[in-house]
Amino acid sequence: MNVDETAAAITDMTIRGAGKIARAGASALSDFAGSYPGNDRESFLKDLEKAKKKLLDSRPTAVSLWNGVHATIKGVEDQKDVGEMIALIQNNAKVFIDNSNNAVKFIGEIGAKRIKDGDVIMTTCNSSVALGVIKTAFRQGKDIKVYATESRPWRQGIITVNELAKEGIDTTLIIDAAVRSVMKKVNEVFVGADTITSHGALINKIGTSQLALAAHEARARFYVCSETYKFSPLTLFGDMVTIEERDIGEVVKEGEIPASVKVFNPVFDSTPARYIDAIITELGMMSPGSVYDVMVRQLGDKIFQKVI
Ligand code: RUB
Repeated sequence: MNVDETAAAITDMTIRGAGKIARAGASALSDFAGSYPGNDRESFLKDLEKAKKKLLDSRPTAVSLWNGVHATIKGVEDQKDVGEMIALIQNNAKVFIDNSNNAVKFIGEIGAKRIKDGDVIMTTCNSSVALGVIKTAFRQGKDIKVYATESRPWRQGIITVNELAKEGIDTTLIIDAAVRSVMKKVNEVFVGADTITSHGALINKIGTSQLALAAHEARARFYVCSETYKFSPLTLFGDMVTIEERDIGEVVKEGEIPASVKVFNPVFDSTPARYIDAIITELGMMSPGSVYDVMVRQLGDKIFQKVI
């Protein structure tokens, strides 16, 4: 898919989930580079900037897209001609996509060790990484039950229960309002991440913070399954994560409520670090308090030079 098609598919949620949109962004830039018609260096950089902006504007919350796009264009300005820039972008995109897919598998193996035979699990929305953990445990022969929330208004829970049922896992769909009442039966909660801030807060599908609170109250473990490219370097510098608000038509049909009634449709919410037992990443399990150190180690101290 080209950049325009990819951006449109991300906005209309044909491509959704933080990992998938990051890989799609990288792949679209690889397509942009591979099909670039000219060979003028400055024009290439200008057009690349437009392509980057188009992708970044397609959905605002998941930093995975920002990191995927920046990892793909990293070093491009150091190349001497368009041919080298194209080769670099294509290689960067491939490395990012391969690493991302490998991370999902590895997180599955690490996280599955936290699931015991007979456990009851809850998940929300549709996270490929969280489901990777659950499926891995099941494939290891563990007898598990999963409760999946519907996740109104998009009902990504329907995708989740279809995936789990196809695997043969004992799966129950619950409405979002049933979370607290069901939580007493649950041993562990596994959720994905759109963004993790430098102070260890999780930004994920709206309602995730309710799961975390209910898990805390019921003493169920709350695990976040996340590749480290969902850690946000922007939050190191004080930027707030933009919480996407989507069209009210996703919540109510036209004419269903009086025009005077306002509808608020935020798509993600923030779960404070204190409700998170561990973040399961491709670099191992870590506490939310380690996110800052991991980010700085990955980015290098130089990122602070412009500030200090
Ligand atoms: C999806 C969502 C997922 C994360 C992680 O929201 O909140 O939990 O994106 O997904 P939406 P993954 O459906 O609005 O994109 O683990 O697949 O990267």
